[in-house]
Amino acid sequence: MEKEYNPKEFEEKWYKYWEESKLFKAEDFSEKPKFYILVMFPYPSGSGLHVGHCRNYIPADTYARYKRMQGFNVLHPIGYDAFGLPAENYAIEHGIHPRESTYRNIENFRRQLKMLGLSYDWDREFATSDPEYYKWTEWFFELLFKRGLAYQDRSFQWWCPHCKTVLANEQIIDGKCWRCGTPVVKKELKEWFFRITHYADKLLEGLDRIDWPERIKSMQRNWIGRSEGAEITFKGVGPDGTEYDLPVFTTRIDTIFGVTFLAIAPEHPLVMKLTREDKVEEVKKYIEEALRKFETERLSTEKEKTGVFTGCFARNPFTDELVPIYVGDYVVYSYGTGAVMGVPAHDERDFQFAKKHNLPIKIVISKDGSLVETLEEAFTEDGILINSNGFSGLRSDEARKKLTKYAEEHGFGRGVVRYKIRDWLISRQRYWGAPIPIIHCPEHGAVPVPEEDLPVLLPDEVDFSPRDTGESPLANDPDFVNTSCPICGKPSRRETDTQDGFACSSWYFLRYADPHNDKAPFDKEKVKYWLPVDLYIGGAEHAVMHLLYARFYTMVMYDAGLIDFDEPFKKLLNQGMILGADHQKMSKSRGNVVNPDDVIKEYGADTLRAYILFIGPLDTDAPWSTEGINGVNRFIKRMWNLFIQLEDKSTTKEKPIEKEIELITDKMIVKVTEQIERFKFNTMISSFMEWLNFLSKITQEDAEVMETKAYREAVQTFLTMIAPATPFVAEELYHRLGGTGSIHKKEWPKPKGIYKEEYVTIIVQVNGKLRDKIEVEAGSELEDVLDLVKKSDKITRLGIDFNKAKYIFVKDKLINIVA
Ligand code: ANZ
Repeated sequence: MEKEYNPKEFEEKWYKYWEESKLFKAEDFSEKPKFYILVMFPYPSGSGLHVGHCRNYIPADTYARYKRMQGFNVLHPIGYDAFGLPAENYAIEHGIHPRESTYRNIENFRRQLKMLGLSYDWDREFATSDPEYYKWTEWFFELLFKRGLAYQDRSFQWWCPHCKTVLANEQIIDGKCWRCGTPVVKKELKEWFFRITHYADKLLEGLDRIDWPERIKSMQRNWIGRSEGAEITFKGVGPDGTEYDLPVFTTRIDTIFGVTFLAIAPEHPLVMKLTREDKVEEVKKYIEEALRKFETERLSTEKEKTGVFTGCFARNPFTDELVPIYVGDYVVYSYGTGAVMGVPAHDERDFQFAKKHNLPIKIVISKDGSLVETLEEAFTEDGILINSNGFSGLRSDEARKKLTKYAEEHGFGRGVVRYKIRDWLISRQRYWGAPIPIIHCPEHGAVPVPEEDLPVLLPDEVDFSPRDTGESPLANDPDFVNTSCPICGKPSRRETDTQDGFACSSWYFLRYADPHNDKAPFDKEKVKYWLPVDLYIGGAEHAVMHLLYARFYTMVMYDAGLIDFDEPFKKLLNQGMILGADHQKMSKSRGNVVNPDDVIKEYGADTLRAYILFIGPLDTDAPWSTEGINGVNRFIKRMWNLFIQLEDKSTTKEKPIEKEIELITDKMIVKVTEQIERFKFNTMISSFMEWLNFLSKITQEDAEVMETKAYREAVQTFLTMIAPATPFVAEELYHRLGGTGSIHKKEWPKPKGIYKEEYVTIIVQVNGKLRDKIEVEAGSELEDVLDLVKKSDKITRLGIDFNKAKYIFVKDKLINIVA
């Protein structure tokens, strides 16, 4: 047989063998402990799988394979997030039906996923555009509808003039459509919403119970944006003396005695009533301009705050003082009450505003309660109240309670909680999505399609070009539209909007537990066995979209008694990006895209896999490097060339060095197990390399060591341990050296206990100052030490930004964090 490393000879063969022998099968209700490891499923685009997917799927697969060898019953499934705009836009341009292009792309993806050696349970594969799947996406819509969580509302919505559909707030990036980059505009439409705001507090509370990256949790917290504050009613005095209630929302009622102006949103209904005649023209002009800007632009702290004086005043109920009213575009109409009290001394934006409009700056909070005369910039922290009548001397937090109570007692205010999150706009005026299963009856209004009539199927023959009317192409098909009311039978119209693709991906992780069920979305017992997901790996870009929506769906199902857990993903990891060799994001226009097909053709899948694992810590970005991949390829060839020699060698020799081989191998077992457990795939590959260096060195010194028992055993251990990372070459060598069955069925090696880890104490300094001492394993690298440092209370309480800090590191001795 051939002695040279030639992955083409065996990679395809082994994949077929694994598939046929059901190596990746997840067993429902097995005796073994279960482990559910999930990757964010791909959108089957026309360009196929890219190396970005690999960065997620390869480490996940390595971990899944490792867990199987550890004795777990592993569920590692894959599917396709197959509905969505790009397929439809492509269809419109090229005249190919979205169904055709989507399923053709899926075939290509499947081929690539298999080529990479990914160990999915293929019996559980599905696409969200399969009618067997979207039947239940519709069913969930009805569940939400029946629970009062889906409703229709007419409102101004962001509209993409290119994709001709509305978009959710989350799908607008810098004022542009997240898919095509066209600037969005506002359009008034009647749309469907999911009442995610109803779950705002639960969505916040649950974050404390899950093991997710802090960054994602804080993005969700900010997105939900819970603010405790107070609503205080000022009296706006119109030009003719009429008084109007003008409530403001503030989180800083402790600054109430420092109010020197009021600002209201341009959309505020009282604007014109509170504008003096000589100011009308100026105010109108200002409003027109403001309405053309985007919210993000209006809110940004970098831009200058603009506003115009209305000529009218408002009365502060605490002091009876009159302050001028401005219209300012930094006030968002949809947040709070659409009006704010301006406190220049203690709010940055108000400070800028006051400087520009020559408004007084009244200082009412100081650090220690001493009187302060002037400020260079706003003092925005809490402190002690000054110049605040009977409330002077109180701490900010006490004052907030007392002042709120005072306002409540006097009937001009109350404590309130506000959220930034808005209800989830889910209707899309597009064809290629899950239909909204509603029938509009002139008498009964919106009526859900009876469950036995689900799914509402997408008609095949449709002119699916989008329309400017704000209706979906489904409205072009009278056979689809015209129906009768399920209650009274009167002629009715079927809803023609489809659901946002994020509705489809909000429950897919449950379907994998029972993918072929045609009686229910899933069997409760199967879901109880497999869920929640133990480990979820995917991109951080989904922080406030998919990851929030999926949690919302899960909570709704929990409340509906369908499942017995309310958080779907116990642990989350975000993989970093693979950048081009030029350190830029990979993109067609830059011409720096690496195609996995080409890499596999040149080096084989194992090299690609090992390289992706080796490229850097899982959660950080890393540039592609041809040198790097060549290096990893040399490592695999070296391993092959060394081990293949054992094919015709016996174990008849005995050598003193066997003791050392055993020790080094034991060390590798300890290290690699720990590294893989902590998702340190890059250092895991380094450990393999180190071990191989040792082995090749001793064989160079004395070729006869290959004929010892310890040597052969060590090679077998090594192959078993590297099998999750480079499954093909491990399997091939295993068989060439006389193994039977599959190496992937072997148990994960356990150390013999010869190797003892040594610990040392490391000094932790911050800016040269001793802050803590920690125990680390001798020889630990900066990365591992830093992991431990980040867990030290003494360090975390200093609030260091670890990404921006610099590090001075002396192995086994000291780490100095320069922040
Ligand atoms: C007076 C004040 C004084 C404020 C001070 C802050 C500091 P969060 O925490 O984000 O909820 N605000 C209220 N409604 C607003 C709106 N519709 N558009 C823009 N800004 C608005 O922010 C609450 C604070 O944001 C409120 O507290 C209000 O300014 C402003 F020293 O009131 B504050």
